[in-house]
Amino acid sequence: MTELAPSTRSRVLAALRDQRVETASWAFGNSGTRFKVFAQEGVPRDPFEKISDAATVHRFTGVAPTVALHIPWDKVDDYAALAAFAKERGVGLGAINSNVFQDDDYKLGSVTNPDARIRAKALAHLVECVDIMDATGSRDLKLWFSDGTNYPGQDSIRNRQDRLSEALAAVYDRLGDDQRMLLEYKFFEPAFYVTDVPDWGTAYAHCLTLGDKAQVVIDTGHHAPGTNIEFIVAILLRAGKLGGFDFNSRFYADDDLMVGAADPFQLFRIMCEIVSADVLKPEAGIAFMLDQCHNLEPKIQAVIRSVMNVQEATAKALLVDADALAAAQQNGDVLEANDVLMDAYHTDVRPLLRDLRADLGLDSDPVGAYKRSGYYETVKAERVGGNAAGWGA
Ligand code: PSV
Ligand code: MN
Repeated sequence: MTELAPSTRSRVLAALRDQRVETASWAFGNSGTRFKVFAQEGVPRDPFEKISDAATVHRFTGVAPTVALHIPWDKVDDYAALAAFAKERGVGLGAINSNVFQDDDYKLGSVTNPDARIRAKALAHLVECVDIMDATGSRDLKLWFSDGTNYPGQDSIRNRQDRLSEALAAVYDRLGDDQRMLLEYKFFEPAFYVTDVPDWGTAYAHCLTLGDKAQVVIDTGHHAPGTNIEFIVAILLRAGKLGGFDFNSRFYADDDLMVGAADPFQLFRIMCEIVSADVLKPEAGIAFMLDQCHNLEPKIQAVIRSVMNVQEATAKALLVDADALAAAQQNGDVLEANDVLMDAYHTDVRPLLRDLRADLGLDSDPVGAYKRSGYYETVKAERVGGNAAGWGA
């Protein structure tokens, strides 16, 4: 890396020191495809053990101090006890993810189901998630609906939107002053013809009607190939409606691979929008969450790698020479403007991140340090018997 100016270096290091990435409890459980789940050893058997794994990620990265929960996968009797357990291990509980997609009743939809009884059941679950947020102190309720139809004519597209908006309004009214709802969109799967919240525009329209406490969450895997995600980021930021990200990578559909693995350049471009709008800092209220599954690779290690991938993309985005870029843009110098961006992208930021970790009192090699720590061998020996957590448990 060419020598950075001291002022650039300290600015970038300060921003990276304050950066926060939220891990997902389900990333530590067994997962797979509809064809096969290959079980791994040492997998957590309950939410407490998932939190221990998340705390381990934070211990070696220093920037992942919260973990998101998924209800009912992480249902416990006493959420205050779960929060206290997390705190003891040096992490906090983050977003509460609702789940209205894994019950037989939801075959034709949850909050958009034509059957009022099923809609009421789904709404009761969403309200229960807000009750849980009260107990855990979580700020964000993440809503993703698998609702949709498979065949033209199966149900009225407009009526389903009415039912959706009715349910969202009821949940919105239940939110406390410091709580938000983050509405997630996904263009298909499991519904194949119409998905009721398929894109950012639909999510945005509902959030706009609801009010300030409703924002859109961008799951990077939930787009058609070639979608310009940084454009969506820019538009939502401009409207004050970007609540956060579910980071992951996709090659084909919603692959849930490690963020930054499939397309590190895309992640860089997304982080450039974040940095240029000055909303990287936690006070800006954008939640940078991981939503991934580690089907083949060792899970804790993969989550550590994912956090590092986000840090690398962010460091590169922070290195964009904003003045030079603005000047080139103003001058209409297409290639110079592109060069400024590519210069930052091509910078090897790994030495800088090693320095960051040294500043934070961490090992400069988080994955190596984790492997040497013996954590995995310990949990592998301890977590024998019981039911390994898995997608849906
Ligand atoms: C849906 O595909 C999704 O991205 C939502 O965020 C869910 O809650 C999550 O995946 C569960 O894996
Ligand atoms: Mn998601």
